[in-house]
Amino acid sequence: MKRKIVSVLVCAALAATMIAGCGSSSDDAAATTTEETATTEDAAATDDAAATDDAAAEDAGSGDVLTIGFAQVGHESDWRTASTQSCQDVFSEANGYDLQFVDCDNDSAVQLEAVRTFIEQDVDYIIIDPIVSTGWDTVLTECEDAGIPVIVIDRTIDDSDKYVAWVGSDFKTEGLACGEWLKAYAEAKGITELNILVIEGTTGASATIGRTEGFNEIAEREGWNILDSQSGDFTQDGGQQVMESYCKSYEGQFNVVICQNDNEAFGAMDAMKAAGVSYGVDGDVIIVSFDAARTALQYCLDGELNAVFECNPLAAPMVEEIIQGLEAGEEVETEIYVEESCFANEDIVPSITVDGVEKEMTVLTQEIIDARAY
Ligand code: GYE
Repeated sequence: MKRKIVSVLVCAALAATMIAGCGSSSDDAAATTTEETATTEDAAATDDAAATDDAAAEDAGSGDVLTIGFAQVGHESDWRTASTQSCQDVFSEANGYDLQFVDCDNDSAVQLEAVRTFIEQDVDYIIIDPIVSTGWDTVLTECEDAGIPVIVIDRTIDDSDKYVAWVGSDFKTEGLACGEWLKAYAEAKGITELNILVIEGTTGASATIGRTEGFNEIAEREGWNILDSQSGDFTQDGGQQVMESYCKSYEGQFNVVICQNDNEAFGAMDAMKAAGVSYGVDGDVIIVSFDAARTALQYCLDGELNAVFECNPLAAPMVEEIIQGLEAGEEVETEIYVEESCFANEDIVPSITVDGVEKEMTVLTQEIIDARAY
């Protein structure tokens, strides 16, 4: 988990000479190497955003409203709803912003078009949550040519560094955490053979790529049998359809289902119920998900999900800090990883070690769920 800081003055110089944007590539010679951790409180601190909002509100008072274009992935999941809400709360009119929000409905062509429309509108900043990780360099060059800083949130862009900053999660670490927990859980329960079905997220999304890579690394190391791995597109319907077909094709052959987000898990649970397959803490099939929005945590507390690996959707307060920093001509952080927790129903795996770092497995209580921001 790290934060990287680069001087905005260097960025401005680069932009002026049109050599390059303020990319977040690690070989950026201008980057200072200060490393910090963004805590969950940072991410969840919608209240903290109020402090920087004062400055923005003054801008609003003086007529200096900042126009922000946000090309959001879509509305496929509880996680996405929380992400959208967070952005709308932070970049509100009352806080001195004019937010141009586009729901791209999981369509990459619509997302590219949305960014080009923001360029035509000459917005002050563009926020992109990239549906897929490639195909970005041309449009980001257009943003750079127009002099509009781009901030990427959540998923990563892998074929261009023409953006000022990125705020999001370490998806590979999430996948590794899931694998390390499964190993420890199976050992604690005396389960010696794991036959695994994976319901992946959207194909080409960095969240899917990272979670798959991390989990597969542990599966290969442990010699687990992954029977199948198909995309449920991060939706409940997608999860249900994939699981219905798995229940037919692999009847009686599987004892683990890994869902790459909460909503896919809801669909998978419905499909297993309909097929007469028992799952969860008292069932035959171990089922886990990623995201940890409130509904999924409730299922986990109720024993229907064995464990949930958090992905924090509340990036907007940190994006606002970056934008206000740029407005003030200050140094801004160019790469912020949010810190994330792991939750379980049972108290039999107290902690896991991921890439040499010990992570606590939080045993869920109703108090924890009630205190959740989303
Ligand atoms: O896990 C899923 C959403 O990009 C991390 O997208 C995000 C993922 C999240 O649809 O629920």
